Amino acid sequence: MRREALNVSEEVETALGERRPVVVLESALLSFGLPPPLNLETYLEMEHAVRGQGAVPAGTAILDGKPRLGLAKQDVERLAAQVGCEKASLADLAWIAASGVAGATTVAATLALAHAGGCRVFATGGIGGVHPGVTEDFDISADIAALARYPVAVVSSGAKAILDVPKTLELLEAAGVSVVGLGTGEFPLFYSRESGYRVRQVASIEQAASVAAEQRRLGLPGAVLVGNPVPAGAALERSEVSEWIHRAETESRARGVRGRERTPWVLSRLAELSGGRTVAANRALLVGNAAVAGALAVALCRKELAV
Ligand code: PSU
Ligand code: MN
Repeated sequence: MRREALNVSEEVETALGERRPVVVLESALLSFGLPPPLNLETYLEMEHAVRGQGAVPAGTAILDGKPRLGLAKQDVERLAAQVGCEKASLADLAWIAASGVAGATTVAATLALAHAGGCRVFATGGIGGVHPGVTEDFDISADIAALARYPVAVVSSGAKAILDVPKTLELLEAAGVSVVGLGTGEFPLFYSRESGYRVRQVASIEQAASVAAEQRRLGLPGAVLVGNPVPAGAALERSEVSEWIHRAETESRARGVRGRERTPWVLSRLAELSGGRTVAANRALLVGNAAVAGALAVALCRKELAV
């Protein structure tokens, strides 16, 4: 995406101009990832967590057909109300812009906007990836292609819970994405801290910032994906979660829920099956990731100003 196509808020423009730390936030989680009113509350907590680290939050969305970097409170409220709002991945951006409507940006679309704006750090919950039925329906998120293309550090608690994690990790590797675990040698499993799938470990946020700085210094094209496990107090038991997921997936297939509709449907079914515990974990990990991304952006700025 071209820089000139982007509408940047005054606060974010000033921060970037002064080379101060900025953390980009997506809006698909705001419009589709969590049920209201928890979506708005959680998003505002994420902004607060970013500011608490000394960084500036930059929400992304398409509003009235215009790509935006840096959202005002009323924009956020509008996206949280989900009225006439499309889920916007890379393939949807041009249509949404041409139609002049609103789009809540996924990780893929957010990466495009972040990169166009010159932002280096982005916080989310879980990336999209390879769906379990991939051999039948070829359902692979554009997040993978975008992570291969945009050199941005993405803090997430792994991939979203309903995905095939080993296949997602294989594709990330094939795409040249640098995947690291923050304080863990395992790729986090969204609602659970351990997965058994090995990734390279960074001991600290400082070290994660070094990897992001090297990715840029070496001129590598892809993202650095920093896996930050869900806070221990909110983590769920792996076996229990996989039972709920299996059930929700089976039901979604039986009902013919497909494509971009599937994630929101399955997530709301998981919330029912878990008595709200998946939603509480989701909130905790989102706020945790925002705080880590804030500290990472601060560390990265310090490193690059020192060069
Ligand atoms: N993880 C979640 N909830 C979500 C998403 C991820 O727990 O709503 C969103 C993110 O915005 C991610 C997107 O980029 O789903 C991927 O969707 P798809 O598989 O349609 O590309
Ligand atoms: Mn898909």
